[in-house]
Amino acid sequence: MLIKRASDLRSSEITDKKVYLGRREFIKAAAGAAAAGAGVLAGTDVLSAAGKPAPHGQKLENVQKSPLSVDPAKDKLNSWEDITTYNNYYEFGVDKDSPSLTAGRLKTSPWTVAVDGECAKKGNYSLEDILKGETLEERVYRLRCVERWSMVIPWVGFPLANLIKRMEPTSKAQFIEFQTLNDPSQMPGVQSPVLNWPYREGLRLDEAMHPLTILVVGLYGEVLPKQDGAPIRLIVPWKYGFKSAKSIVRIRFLEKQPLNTWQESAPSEYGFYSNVNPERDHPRWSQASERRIGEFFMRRTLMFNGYGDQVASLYSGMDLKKHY
Ligand SMILES: Nc1nc2c(c(=O)[nH]1)N[C@H]1C(S)=C(S)[C@@H](COP(=O)(O)O)O[C@H]1N2
Ligand SMILES: [Mo]
Repeated sequence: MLIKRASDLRSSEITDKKVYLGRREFIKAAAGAAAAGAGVLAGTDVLSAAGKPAPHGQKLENVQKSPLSVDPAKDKLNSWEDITTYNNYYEFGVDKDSPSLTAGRLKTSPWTVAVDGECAKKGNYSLEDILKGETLEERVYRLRCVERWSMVIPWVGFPLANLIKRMEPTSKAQFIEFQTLNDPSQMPGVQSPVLNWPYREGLRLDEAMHPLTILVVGLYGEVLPKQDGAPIRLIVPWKYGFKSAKSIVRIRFLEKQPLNTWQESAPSEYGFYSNVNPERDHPRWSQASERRIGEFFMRRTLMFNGYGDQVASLYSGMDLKKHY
């Protein structure tokens, strides 16, 4: 969406915005827009977001805190409102606020995930089967979108590695692919061909087995809101946000590297790996900095989104400008 000048805002919009952002945030945002002069508010359109925060859902029981969380003293948590109104979920529309306005109609129960390809335990699993025996953990992770914004989010989930082990991949399995729901009756966005649906994302199996890679079913201790990918989504915190597929319905174990939806749509912009890399620019913009939603100043983007100590060894010897 285009960036608006503060002077272009209609007063009715200003009132809506004030209600939406709260007085303090509004004053900050308005001051930011004025300071930006030309109207460029650090590359994102805080002033035009008008989403509806998710209703509070069911509390999840027995959630443990994970030591793999980032330090909330250094990375302040984004609010429930930020996390549930500023979304990318193109099946529900391409604007940041559309998923919060249209995802309410998504039916998340019953939910089935098909598992197939190179594994011994192929089958259709209900969400309950998938969660059976898992301990849920709250993990505060950053999410860094390729569009240069980021958030710090208390996800609730469990390691993807646990599920992979239960599915017993064969010795041929080198990659894993996630497919997400493609249902025109529930998802207004899939009627337009912005992407080749269903949304598909893949990982190398060792990336998928890394302890930082999780399947997420909750947010702030509650059931995951629909706009954030209910009932089950992936989070791979050292990669750009589009790797973190929402509302997963199929998992495939593969011998060969799959073609991801974004890679298929624009191969020069989106590669298979999509590791957060401030040294490799997106062809249309620099990737060296980002704006944390709720902050005005840009911050420097960290290699691997700040998770380098834990994941850099997965890529030793690889040219990450080539394998972007
Ligand atoms: N199925 C599906 N998953 C998706 C997307 C999407 O459009 N469809 N968008 C991705 C992008 S680009 C980002 S940045 C994150 C955003 O997650 P959030 O809205 O929960 O912050 O979801 C990812 N997962
Ligand atoms: Mo994104």
